Amino acid sequence: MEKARIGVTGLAVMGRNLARNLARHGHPVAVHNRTSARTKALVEQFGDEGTFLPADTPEEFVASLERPRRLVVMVKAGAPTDAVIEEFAPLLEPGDMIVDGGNAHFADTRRREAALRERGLHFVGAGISGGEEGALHGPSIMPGGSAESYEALGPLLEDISAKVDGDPCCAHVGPDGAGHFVKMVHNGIEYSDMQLIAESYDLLRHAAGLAPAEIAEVFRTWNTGRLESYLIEITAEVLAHTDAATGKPFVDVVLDQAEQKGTGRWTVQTALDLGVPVGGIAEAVFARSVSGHADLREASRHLPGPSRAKVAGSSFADAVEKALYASKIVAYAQGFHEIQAGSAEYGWNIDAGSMAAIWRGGCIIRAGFLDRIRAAYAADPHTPTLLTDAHFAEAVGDAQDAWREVVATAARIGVPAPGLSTALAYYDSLRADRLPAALTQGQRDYFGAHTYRRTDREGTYHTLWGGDRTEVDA
Ligand code: NBP
Repeated sequence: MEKARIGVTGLAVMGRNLARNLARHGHPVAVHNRTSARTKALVEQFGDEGTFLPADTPEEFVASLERPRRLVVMVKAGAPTDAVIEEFAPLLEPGDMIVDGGNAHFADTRRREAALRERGLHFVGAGISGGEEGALHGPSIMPGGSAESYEALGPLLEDISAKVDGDPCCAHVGPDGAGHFVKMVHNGIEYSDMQLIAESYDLLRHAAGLAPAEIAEVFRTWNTGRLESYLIEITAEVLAHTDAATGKPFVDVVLDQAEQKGTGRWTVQTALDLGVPVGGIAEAVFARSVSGHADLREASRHLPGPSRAKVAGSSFADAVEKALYASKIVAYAQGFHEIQAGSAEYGWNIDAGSMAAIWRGGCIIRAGFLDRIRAAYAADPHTPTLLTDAHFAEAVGDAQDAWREVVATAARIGVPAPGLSTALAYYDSLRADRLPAALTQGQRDYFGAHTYRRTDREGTYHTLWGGDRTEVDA
């Protein structure tokens, strides 16, 4: 009997499309789902796309896989993933591998990898980006796990991943939870990028007085320049769309309450634990949260604001482009800082440039810009921040006057721009010769004897604030 090179269990949108992608690339693929109607439907609808080996039971599924077995789990993240692992692990043999392609938290992946390693099995937490279209036509894939498992799995995953300039958008990220960690930060950056684009739209609308269709044209133009990206492209499409029922711009009939599934929040929670400042991602998560607080917003609608004086049209659009580009550089600088901090904390040895390379295609944040990031890490793999890379430093330097003007305009006319503003504050914080953290240290020492260090000599000190205010060694 013909054996499958790889198997997929969990055949909802993602699993089904991933299985089809594998089959279309000539890999015989075993398919299984808890509810077998999905398995039947897949083979009935798409059976002619390649070789599918449908299985009704876990035993049948495992028996149809060649060794070492490669078993991809595409079920709802959380308890279902654990349930599926518990169902399949006893049927597997040492050297076999379970690949979790769902959106798992990297801490869960670390736990599962350690538990399965004890049982002689490989566990590969693979971040997969690009949604259902990506899964079918070529996603960006971020597999973690052992180097040994990547040897057996990598060629298959690279084969079905998106390609840019002939290079696969898939690379081994690092041990245990590294793949899901990088996918998490990727999503955090996506939040930040989307928020910055949304604020740029809002400013073009309310500060420059442009209509959605006109703003769509602005975005189309931007998409031919350095901002060229999937997100800018689809922004133009959404803004140009007219609602069939009302004839109004589509963007005006959509309820302005953004939802979230959790990976942005995880990125910020993890950054807090690692002590990494990711204000751009945090503001993006909070902006969605603010939008969802309908009662709070309704109660606050009548709070006074400034008169909304409009500013000139076309030159303001150029300024917004600069502010968006500079803020985007900050978003990526913060995200990559988190990746490097996670890599150091968990000993993953992640190649940051390679992560930029595999995000160039297949995923939501794909953009020409990522080539620049790859080049920055090629020039200096240990650069402490992308902002100091020569290309980005020059770009931000050129953009900064316009960036400041846009943030000031937003504040002056009362249009919220938390993403653009926090990005600028981050940039100025890094640039600052002295930060007011010195005063914060003084306050902490005053009320809590938390001590401080001095600029002019080594040691730790405390001032006797309640006494004669002499300084003592702490
Ligand atoms: P869902 O996240 O909607 O999960 C549905 C699948 O999980 C079905 O196959 C269902 O089987 C199975 N399942 C559940 Br629920 N509980 C199970 C259990 N206890 N045992 C066995 N199977 C169980 O599917 P999806 O949207 O295709 O996403 C799959 C994974 O990919 C998720 O982790 C998701 O976060 C991730 N992801 C999704 C996207 C996207 O764009 N949708 C993008 C990137 C990553 P049933 O048919 O028997 O109910």
